[in-house]
Amino acid sequence: MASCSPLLLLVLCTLTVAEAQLKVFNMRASKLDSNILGTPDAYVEVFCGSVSLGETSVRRNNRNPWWEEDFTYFNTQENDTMRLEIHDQDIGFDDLLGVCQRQIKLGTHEHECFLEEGGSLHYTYTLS
Ligand SMILES: [Ca+2]
Repeated sequence: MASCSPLLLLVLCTLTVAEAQLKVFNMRASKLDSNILGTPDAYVEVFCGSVSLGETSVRRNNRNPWWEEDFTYFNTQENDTMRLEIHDQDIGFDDLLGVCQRQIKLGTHEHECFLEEGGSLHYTYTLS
């Protein structure tokens, strides 16, 4: 019977922790704040939990940028925390324009998040 237990454990784990797939897409920002350093050169870094899923390209000198990239993560589950960090690329170090964070739910959801440094970020995600 001992040889059966790993399989049993696998079945139990599969039943109790239903893994899901997260896809983040359709990211666009509006009315980003200009400062003394000029119009933002914005990009977004996407996280699920503590894992970085990557970052978008930089949209130079654009207060209303959009990004065509999407990000997919296969090893997640409902109620995990997704975080989008929007940065302004600068010489030296990049400024953080704002953070959007939420617990993910099954289905497709569209959100607008207001950024600390002004403006907002729209995004859509699907958890399936
Ligand atoms: Ca800049």
